[in-house]
Amino acid sequence: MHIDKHQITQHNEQLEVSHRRRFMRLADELPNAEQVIGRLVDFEVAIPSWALGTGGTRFGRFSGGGEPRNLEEKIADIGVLHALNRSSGAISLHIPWDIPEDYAAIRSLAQQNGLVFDAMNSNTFQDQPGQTLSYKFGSMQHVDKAVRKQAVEHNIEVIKHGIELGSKSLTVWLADGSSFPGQLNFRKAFQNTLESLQEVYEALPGDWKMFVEYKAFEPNFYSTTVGDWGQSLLYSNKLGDKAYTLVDLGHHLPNANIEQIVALLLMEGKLGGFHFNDSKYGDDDLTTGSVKPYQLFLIFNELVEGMDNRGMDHTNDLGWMIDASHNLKDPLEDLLQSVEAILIAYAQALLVDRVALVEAQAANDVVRAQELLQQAFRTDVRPLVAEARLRAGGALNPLQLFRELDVRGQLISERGTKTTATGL
Ligand code: LRH
Ligand code: MN
Ligand code: MN
Repeated sequence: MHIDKHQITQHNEQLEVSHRRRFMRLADELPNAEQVIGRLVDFEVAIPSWALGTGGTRFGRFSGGGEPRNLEEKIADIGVLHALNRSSGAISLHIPWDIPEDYAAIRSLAQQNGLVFDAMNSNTFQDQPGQTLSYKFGSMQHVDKAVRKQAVEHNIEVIKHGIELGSKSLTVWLADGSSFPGQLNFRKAFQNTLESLQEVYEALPGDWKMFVEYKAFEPNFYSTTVGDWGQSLLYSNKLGDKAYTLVDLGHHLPNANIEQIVALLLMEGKLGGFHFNDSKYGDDDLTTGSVKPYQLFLIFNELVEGMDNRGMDHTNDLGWMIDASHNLKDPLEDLLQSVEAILIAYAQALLVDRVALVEAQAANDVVRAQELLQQAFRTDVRPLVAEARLRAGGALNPLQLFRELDVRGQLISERGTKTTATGL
């Protein structure tokens, strides 16, 4: 399955007149439309290799057909997304769900699809066939040094795969923790984990980053050894300059103020990046922006404020990734929606009148501050996002074109109906 330029041009020609009308009206009202478009054109968010198949819940999995059966097909699927939206030119791999064998061939396939390799993810939360020791009671925290060593070696292996593919970062998410009081000595678990992470950190190439991803609960339900941003920040501060905290939006306790966490991590120079998704209850991994779009906007508002103040580069200084997948939608349509939601939130955040906001804050003018944020949030920026995509060579309406071209139908005829992509 491949989308070629003339299919995109044809689609854009059909929508161009009405798009131009809406775009001109909006651009006319905004002081910085061109600046916003420039930022959107440069923005990329990585697609997780594990989100391309229909996700499961622990109760069931309902395959939608045409799912990628190997890494090559996963790259092809992300190539389709990127051809449509020109904003998802990166793939994040999960080892051993993805097994890169012929590095040169994988690299060249990615290149043909305009993709680079974003963060590599390790997996010490499942036992793999043939594995010597079990992670049932944790991996890097384990009471048995031999289990910790096995987890460290796996992570070093992941780094090696990443080096071959041109990745520059490793994301470590640990399921380690306990489900019952008394099961674990918290301090020993922390210290064992720190020591193990230090060994992995030592193996990182000089230009790599390590992202320490936290999560409050699940699969453990009493304590998690990297359970919140405080613990993650402790680890990354102790590890060194190459270690950062990664914020997965679904990994917080209910009502956590994620935007405040983001602001403070940025202030400390320790924000590594994101796993974007949305949730109502827990780590639901729903489509980004589907439940709490205002929260997403507020997060981007802090990012724009904090990154601009620090002179950070919006494209390269953070790892932007999606971590969403579930069992109802076509996974590719779902990802197109997530990318769109991220771009919308980013564009809205770029519209906030920062000078006026600073003035309102200094004057304790709470009403004005809220008005300024909501003025930006309630602006329909979709024509700006579409214009950015048009200029970058993408489709004005990626989802519409995806359906018009019957991409899923073609994938099913290529790959069959009984496909199960590797992943959760
Ligand atoms: C854990 C998590 C982590 C994993 C992914 C599959 O809940 O968010 O990022 O690597 O899911
Ligand atoms: Mn995640
Ligand atoms: Mn998660």
